[in-house]
Amino acid sequence: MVQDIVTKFKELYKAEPVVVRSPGRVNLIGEHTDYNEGFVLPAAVNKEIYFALAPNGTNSLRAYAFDLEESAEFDLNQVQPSDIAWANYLLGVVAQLQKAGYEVKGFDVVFGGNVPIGAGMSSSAAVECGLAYGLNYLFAYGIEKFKLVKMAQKAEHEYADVMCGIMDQFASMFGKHNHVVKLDCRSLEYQYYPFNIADYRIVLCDTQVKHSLASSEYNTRRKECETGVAILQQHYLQVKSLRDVNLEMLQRHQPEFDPVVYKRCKYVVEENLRVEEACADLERGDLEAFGQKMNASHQGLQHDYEVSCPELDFLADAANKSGAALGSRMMGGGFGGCTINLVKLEELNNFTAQMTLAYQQQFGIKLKTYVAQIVDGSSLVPVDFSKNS
Ligand code: GAF
Repeated sequence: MVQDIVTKFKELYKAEPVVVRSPGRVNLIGEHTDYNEGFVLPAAVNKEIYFALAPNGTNSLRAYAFDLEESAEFDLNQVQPSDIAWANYLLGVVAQLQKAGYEVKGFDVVFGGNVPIGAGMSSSAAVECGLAYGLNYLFAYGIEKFKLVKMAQKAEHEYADVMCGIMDQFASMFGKHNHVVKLDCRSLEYQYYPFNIADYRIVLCDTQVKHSLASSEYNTRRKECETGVAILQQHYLQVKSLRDVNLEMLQRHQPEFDPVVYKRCKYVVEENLRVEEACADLERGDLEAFGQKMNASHQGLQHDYEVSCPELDFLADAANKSGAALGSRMMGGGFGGCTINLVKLEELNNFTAQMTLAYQQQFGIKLKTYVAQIVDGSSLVPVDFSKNS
């Protein structure tokens, strides 16, 4: 893949590029908690986007989306959202750099990879982070990684209209080989936990569906959480977000809540607790207990946060019934995408065969499964140019 992208770059732009790798992510537990200043437990995985890029001596961004076989050109003196969806992830990053006072000179870029789109594995964050990382290197801005993460998140807000939290961009940039990272989305303090689960595998079951509700409902959930916070702020000065709320506070003021808003807030408070407990499970090496937290997370996402869908619920349920998975839950924003499953290595083939058959029978869709390996976050890729024509 890297060589193909470099070859394409040289063919199109006649220069030797810098190459950057930027991974997608999984999230073991802690869903819809990031924008509530809570905890998440993601990891960067071996589904990645590669970028080849070089300055071009003009004032234009010339880009080629390798997987779509589409190109586009933009004047860097007038950066604004485009009608070309994929280009917005690039333009959004450029706009953030410009806003922060960095000069973005003309450059060429070819990018592509194998992060499944719409599968809840953060292909968009991988694109944003990869370009931010690449331009930082190319133009020697010296921007530290935290700032790049925040710029990538803002790019998503302003150029993709999704008011995402910080988890995806953080995981893509800060991932560590064979570790999950517990991130405190308020302070951005983080801790790596070894995830050497020799007898188990992280298996993603991709529903292949993405219901159109996804981004509108995402923004609605954010607002519902803010409504809950506003109610509690009338009683508790210390409440800045759902992070500052416990179940007792919620229960005491339940009559003041719309029932739907109450369910949303309860889920977030419980999910934050689950992340803390799941990390303790990891420290004790108790993967069975960890798996049960994943199952409980799915229940909350299905019934209280209501961001699941029949396909995800079916897969989570089938995984539990298979006896091969310690835990299974929907992953990411929801309304489609993947479930994440902790599967016994010796049962791996049985599990994927069983799940594929069951899903085909129920929905008539061929399930895609991925065994995820945990890798480092965004990095430069050494390229041997002698291999290219
Ligand atoms: C999407 C968002 F981009 C993340 O910030 C996070 O909120 C996630 O949904 C749900 O946990 O991936």
